[in-house]
Amino acid sequence: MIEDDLRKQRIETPSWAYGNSGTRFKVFAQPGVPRDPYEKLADAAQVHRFTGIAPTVALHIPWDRVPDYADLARHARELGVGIGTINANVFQDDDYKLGSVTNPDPAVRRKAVEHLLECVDIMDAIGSDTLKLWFSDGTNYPGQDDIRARQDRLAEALGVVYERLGEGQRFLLEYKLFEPAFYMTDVPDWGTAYAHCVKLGPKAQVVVDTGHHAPGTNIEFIVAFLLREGKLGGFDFNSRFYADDDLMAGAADPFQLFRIMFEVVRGGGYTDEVAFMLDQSHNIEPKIAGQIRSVMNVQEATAKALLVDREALAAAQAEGDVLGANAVLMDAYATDVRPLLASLRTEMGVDPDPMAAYDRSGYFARICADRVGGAQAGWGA
Ligand code: PSV
Ligand code: MN
Ligand code: MN
Repeated sequence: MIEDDLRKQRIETPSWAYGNSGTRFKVFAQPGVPRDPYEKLADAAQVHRFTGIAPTVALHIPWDRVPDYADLARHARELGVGIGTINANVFQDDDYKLGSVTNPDPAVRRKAVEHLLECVDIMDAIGSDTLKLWFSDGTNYPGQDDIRARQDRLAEALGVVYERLGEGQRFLLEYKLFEPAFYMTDVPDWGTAYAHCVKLGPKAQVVVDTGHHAPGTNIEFIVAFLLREGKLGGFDFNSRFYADDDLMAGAADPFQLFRIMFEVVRGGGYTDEVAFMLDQSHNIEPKIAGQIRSVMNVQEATAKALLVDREALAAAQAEGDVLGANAVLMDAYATDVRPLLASLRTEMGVDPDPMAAYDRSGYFARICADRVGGAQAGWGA
């Protein structure tokens, strides 16, 4: 029963999606945005309320710094959600101009590692089991720094953080092709992330941000490979047309999202072990509704992936039936899963049409009236 699998799905939303964000050219302020992490959680709770499958929220430190993390976790629980991944931030401080953990200056490296260790302290206080590490580190010009020495510094820092992880905790290492570094990035691809994680051990895994690849990259291959090696820790889902666009998941290329989800299902990754997270910025569209739409898009892709007739596919593949095998996959993709999801939602006690139900709820009008002077999401803050 694919419904049983769909009922179990969990998609984590990012706290930074609820605040104001933009491009490097302009941040467009929206009415009603949260003024603090407590209000971000309240908005995230709405996404869970209307989808039924978004029960956790990722935090980004220091964007979501609070005096008492246990209190924030309590607040989340009262809202019916939990705090999930802790995202470190070693990319927004002047000291990190030439890198964080790979910086040539040992004092800057120490500062960056201190922050990463602080994030593990926060995980302890909150009861979070996952730390997400993305490094903006890299160079803009050939010769600017020693590529190999920077790998050594990265390995050293990761080793310190790895040793600090407690029982049941892990970190996910994120890669990104380029930006903000434009010549060389220290963790540019899955191979680099994978190699570091393999050396470290089972508590280090790779996270695939769907927006972090060169155009044309076969992301589902990466997913299949990492799963086979037991090194796929999770996803940062978003859509891209050009680079790291951070648009709504499934908006640019729903077929790619389906192919990725199929490899997850095929590779046995449809478990709690592989975290499905969104990493998006809603620059021009309303934020809570944008998150609801994105969760639904991932859910639809998942339903289609679960619908693939794996036996028929395996038989066609074994016979070398190229067109037959392709047709099995395409049949699933072409299926309209919306009626199935609508009845599943009703059965789960949520509205069959989450977007309309959220609109009707009046929540948006309420926060616009109640909140004045919303916080920045972090970018451009
Ligand atoms: C970097 O582009 C990234 O994808 C990382 O996951 C960061 O933590 C996130 O964006 C912040 O928006
Ligand atoms: Mn990301
Ligand atoms: Mn990104």
